[in-house]
Amino acid sequence: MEKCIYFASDFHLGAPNYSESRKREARIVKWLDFISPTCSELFLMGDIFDFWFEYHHVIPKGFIRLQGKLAQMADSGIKIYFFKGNHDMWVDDYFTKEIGIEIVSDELLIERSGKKFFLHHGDGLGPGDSKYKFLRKIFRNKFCQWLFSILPPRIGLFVANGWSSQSRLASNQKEVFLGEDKEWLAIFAKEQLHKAHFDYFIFGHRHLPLDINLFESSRYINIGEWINYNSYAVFDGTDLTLAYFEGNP
Ligand SMILES: [Mn+2]
Repeated sequence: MEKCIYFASDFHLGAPNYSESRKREARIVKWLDFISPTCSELFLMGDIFDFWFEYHHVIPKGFIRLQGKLAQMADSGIKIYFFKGNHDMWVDDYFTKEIGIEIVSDELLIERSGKKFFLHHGDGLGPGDSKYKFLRKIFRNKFCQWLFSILPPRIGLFVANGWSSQSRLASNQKEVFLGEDKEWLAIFAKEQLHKAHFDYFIFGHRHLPLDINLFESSRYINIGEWINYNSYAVFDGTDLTLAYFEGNP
């Protein structure tokens, strides 16, 4: 039996509060148990945590069941990738050292069973959103990160959790489809296709599960999020499918 590759993102663990997040974490762990027997590679494509900042000797409390499950999967031989999202780009080497997870900073181009994949969280791509693109440079700046890291965690995490609770997901607004000509990640994917062929563009960030045919045989799949959709993508060596764990709520 050919093993499968799984893609999921935007768990936003921590949001909107502790008890809701714990329920979602339990659902995610259940999903990981469900996929483990058939999983060869797992791509966690950003915003897994609503906020994550890793200090030199300190990590944020919580999310221990997810971390334990990922460690178990990695120990059993499943390769795990963790993409930096706009909410958790401040991962450092903790998950790599502890679990063996590979951290991905920007796009990752892979080929599996003869299919070419363009993978990215999705933030800062395509037209528009210049304010975020500017902030992203600051957030990803080594010196700015160092300045934040010397704040005591009590202050740093207080500021950051306040900031992340303002996100649209925390206020539980569902995203709506803008039409293919206005979906900026579809526009971005089409631009990339002028330069090189990809069979699949897989992004998160949009918080809306999408499966859009681009030119020829190329598709743009958005893997949605786990507050409203429990959505993920699975590649079985032949086909890529957008799926919903325990049904689309
Ligand atoms: Mn997100």
